[in-house]
Amino acid sequence: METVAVFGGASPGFPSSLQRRRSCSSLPSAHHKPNLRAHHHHQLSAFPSSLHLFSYFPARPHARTLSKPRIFLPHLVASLEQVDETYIMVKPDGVQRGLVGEIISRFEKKGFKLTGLKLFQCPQDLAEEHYKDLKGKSFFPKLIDYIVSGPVVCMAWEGVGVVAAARKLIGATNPLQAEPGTIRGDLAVQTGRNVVHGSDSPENGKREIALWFKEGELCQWTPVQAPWLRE
Ligand code: IDP
Ligand code: MG
Repeated sequence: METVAVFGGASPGFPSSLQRRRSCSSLPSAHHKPNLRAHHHHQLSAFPSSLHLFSYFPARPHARTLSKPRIFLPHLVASLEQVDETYIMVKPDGVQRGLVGEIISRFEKKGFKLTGLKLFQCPQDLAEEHYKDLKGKSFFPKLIDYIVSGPVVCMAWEGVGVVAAARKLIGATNPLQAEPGTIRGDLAVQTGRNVVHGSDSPENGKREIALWFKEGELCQWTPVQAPWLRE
């Protein structure tokens, strides 16, 4: 999506994030007088001027022959990074213990984008399909009973590196081994009641979102804070 926006925007060559910044009234504009621009640039260091993107830097400034101009496009490189999706679920113990808001806020505050959210009573066959890789484990029947024992909160989150980052925010499977500061490290004590699920790979993120959400339940949107989260 970002890639399309970068190349398909109204002024080709400028990353979409820069175009968005320019349309914001509180941000520096090309129409400002030079002294004002300098002032704004100083105030809003999170928004470096786009001019440097096309600046000319001779490799050897004192050489007689000029070398080729170097063009550095960090915004473009960042925009080409892969956006992943992950399935996060507050398990029945998290819902019963009143931890829904706390758990959602960890991902929200981190800066990922919520694209799906619902309270849901999981049927047995869906729980079994979700955890099919663990079918041979001795704890499988208890795990399924646990997941269907009450409503869960299903979430789809999106972002660059969201799968691995969400696993870090969640912490180790056994809450006693999970680091303080992680969801399981802060809020749980036992593997069989570890309050939250997170996909373990981008492929499983896609698979699980497709499993838990119907068409039309996901929402594509652009958070207003996007340019404050990624340069
Ligand atoms: P994960 O949730 O950290 O990815 P998995 O190994 O995929 O951990 O296991 C899925 C879920 O199965 C765990 O979150 C936990 O609820 C449950 N589980 C895993 N191992 C055990 C166990 O040894 N006893 C009881 N439940 C377990
Ligand atoms: Mg797992």
